[in-house]
Amino acid sequence: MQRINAGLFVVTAMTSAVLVAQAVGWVANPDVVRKAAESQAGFNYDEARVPPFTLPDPLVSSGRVVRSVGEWPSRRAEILDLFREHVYGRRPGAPERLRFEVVETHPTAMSGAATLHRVGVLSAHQGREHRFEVTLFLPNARAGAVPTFLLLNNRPVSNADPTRGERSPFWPAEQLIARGYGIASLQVSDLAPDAPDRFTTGVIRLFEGDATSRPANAWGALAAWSWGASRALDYLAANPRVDGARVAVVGHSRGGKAALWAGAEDDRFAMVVSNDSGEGGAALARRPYGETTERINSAFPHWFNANYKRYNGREATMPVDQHMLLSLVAPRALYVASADEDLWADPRGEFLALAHSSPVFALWGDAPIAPGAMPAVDTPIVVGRRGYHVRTGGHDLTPYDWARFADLADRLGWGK
Ligand code: GTR
Repeated sequence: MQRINAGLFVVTAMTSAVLVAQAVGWVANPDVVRKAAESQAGFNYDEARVPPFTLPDPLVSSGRVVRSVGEWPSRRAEILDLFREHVYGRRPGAPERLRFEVVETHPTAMSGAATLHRVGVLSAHQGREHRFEVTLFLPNARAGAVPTFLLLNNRPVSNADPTRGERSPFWPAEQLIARGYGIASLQVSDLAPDAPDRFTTGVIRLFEGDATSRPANAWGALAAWSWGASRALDYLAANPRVDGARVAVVGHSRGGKAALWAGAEDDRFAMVVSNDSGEGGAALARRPYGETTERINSAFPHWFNANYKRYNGREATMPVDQHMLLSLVAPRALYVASADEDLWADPRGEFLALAHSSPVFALWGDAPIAPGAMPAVDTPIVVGRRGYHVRTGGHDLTPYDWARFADLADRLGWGK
C-alpha cells in the first residue's frame, strides 16, 4: 500500500535530479478555485479538504511482490481483469468478419502535403452489420511506413474535417503532417451514441442484438469507443504506409478515458495519450477533488458498467485506482496532459496517478516521476517513456497539447 499525503508537498524518496530542477510546482489559481467552487457547489476544490488516502499497490498481488519484467504479465492480467469487472466492462474481440472499404483517396490533400484516406470499417457478426469511418492523412514528404496519431473524436465530426474546410485546433492535422506524422480520427458516437438511452445501438447491438438485460459487467460506451479504436488500428496496421508498430491513441476528456482504456485492452498501441481525461480517466478516484465517482455515474450512467455504481461515495473500497490503469500502458509510451483551469478533471489527481505508475515503469529502468514534483504550468516533463504537462487555459485539446505529444514521439525516435 502506498500512503499518500494530502498536502501539496509530498516527501518522497523517489525524487529524480532532473525533476527537482523543474519542480517549481503547480498550484491552482485561487480565482479559478473560487469560481469552480461557486459554480459547482457541493464538490470539493479545497486541497486542505483532501484527506490522506491509501492506494492499492500495482506491484503487489495477494501479498506477492512483482520484482521483475518477467513477473509483470500475470499481475497486469489481474489488474486488467479488475478494471473490466468493476469499471469499464468486458468488451468482445474482433467481429466474425471485418473489412475495409475505400471511400476516398486524395493524393494531393493539404495543397499536396498529405494523402487523405477515408475508409469504411465494416464489421459483420451473427448476421448483423456495423460500419464506421476512419479519416487518415499521411505526410507525402515522408517515405515508408509513418508513425500515426489516432484521435477518438468526441466532438462534432467537423473537428476532423477531411476537406480541411474547417481547420479545428482540436485536431490540427496540418501541424502533425508538417512534423512528419500521420494523423487519423474516428467518431466515437459512430461506435456508441453518447446517450444513456441509445448507447447500445452501435457496436454493442452488433454483438448483443436487441438484448435488454445486460450483466453488471457488460461493456459500456467507453469500452465500445475503445473497441472502435482497435478496429481502426486493424485498418491502420493493414495500410503499408502506416507504421502499425508506432500508432498512438489520443483522446480528450471522455475521449481520453476511452483512449486509456483502448491502450489497456490493446497493447498494439505503442503510445497512449490522455488529455484532460479526469474522473474515470487519469485522475485518482480516491482523491476527492472536482468530479466524483457518484456524479459521473449519475450524469453518464452509460459510460461505465453497472458494477462501477457500487463505488459511488465508496472509492476507498475499489480494488483498483487510476494509477493502475496508467500502469497497464507499461512498457509502452504514455502522455498525460492537464489544463490549469480544468479543476473539474483534477490536474493534481491526474499527475499523481502518473507519478504512482512509476514503480511499474521502473521495472524497465525508467526513472520515477515523484509525487511531489508536479511541474509548473506550461513546463512539460518527459521521464523515460512518460510525459506530462499542465497547460495554461481550460478544458480543451489544443495545438500546444498536440505539439507536446509529438515531442514525446520525437524523443522516442518516431520523428522524420
Ligand atoms: C463532463 C464530464 C467529464 C468529462 C467531460 C467531457 O461533463 O463530467 O468527466 O468527460 O464532460 O467529456 O468533456
